[in-house]
Amino acid sequence: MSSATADGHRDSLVIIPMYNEKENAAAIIEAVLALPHRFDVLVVDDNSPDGTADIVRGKIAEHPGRVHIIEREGKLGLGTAYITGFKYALDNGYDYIFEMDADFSHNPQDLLKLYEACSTGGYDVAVGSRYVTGVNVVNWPMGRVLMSYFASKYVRMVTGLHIHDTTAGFCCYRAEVLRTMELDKIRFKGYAFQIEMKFTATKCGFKVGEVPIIFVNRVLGTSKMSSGIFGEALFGVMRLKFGSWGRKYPQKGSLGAKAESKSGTEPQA
Ligand SMILES: Nc1nc2c(ncn2[C@@H]2O[C@H](COP(=O)(O)OP(=O)(O)OP(=O)(O)O)[C@@H](O)[C@H]2O)c(=O)[nH]1
Ligand SMILES: [Mg+2]
Repeated sequence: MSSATADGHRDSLVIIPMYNEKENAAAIIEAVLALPHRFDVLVVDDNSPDGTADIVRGKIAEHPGRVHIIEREGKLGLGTAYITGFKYALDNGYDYIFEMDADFSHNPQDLLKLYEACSTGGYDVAVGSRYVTGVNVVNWPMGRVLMSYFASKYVRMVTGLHIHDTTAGFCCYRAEVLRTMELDKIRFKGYAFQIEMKFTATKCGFKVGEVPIIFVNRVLGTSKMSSGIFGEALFGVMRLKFGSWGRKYPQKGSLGAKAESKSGTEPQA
């Protein structure tokens, strides 16, 4: 089974981590596959007790080569789900790799805008941002809006990042970014993971830019956010900043021809 286009080229892969997303799984996969640009889908499921993986396997059978799944043994967190997905994307030769939630908080149509920002817009990382033009969040309780907004301001102050939405989880990475940035050194799991990715990409000399999006609170299924994840972000950003002082980051372009190589290994799933 191959996920390559007719000329053997793999272009875009959308990684969707899922934990107990049976209400959203089929619809979100179909919404991505229906877009006018070819996006393949990789679901990273952590043995969801609600049977999410069975639904995804059904979609794999319906759309051979377009949908993939990595099944992990238990709930290991969002950060490691993405790291696992990134490695799969690089091993399989994808050029543009996306992060997206399963719960329709991120509008699949916006994948096109993120793709454009990286493929022709000159960004190495495109961040779907809730805060470029005010606060574009629908149906969040005011407390959560304020918390997220001020958390982002705090993160900018501590890390020196120039983007407004530092915890955004709707992004596009050019493959070279992920190849360059030593994925095994990424430590955090929740919101801090998102900050760490943007911070590290910036330190590696990549151009990280924002694309305005409207974020809609989940309608179906349940949130997996916890106060532990929030606490990790609060103190994690300081550790990130201090840790960066003695560290030498591999720089954009340092991989040379290897970074431009489109030759992936064979698909694993
Ligand atoms: N594989 C995997 N997926 C996860 C894990 N935690 C969350 N997810 C998925 O990551 C995405 C984001 O999680 P959400 O629960 O929507 O987190 P959130 O958007 O901060 O919270 P809400 O706004 O309440 O939805 C969803 O697709 C989840 O199913 C995990 O530990 N493992
Ligand atoms: Mg959500």
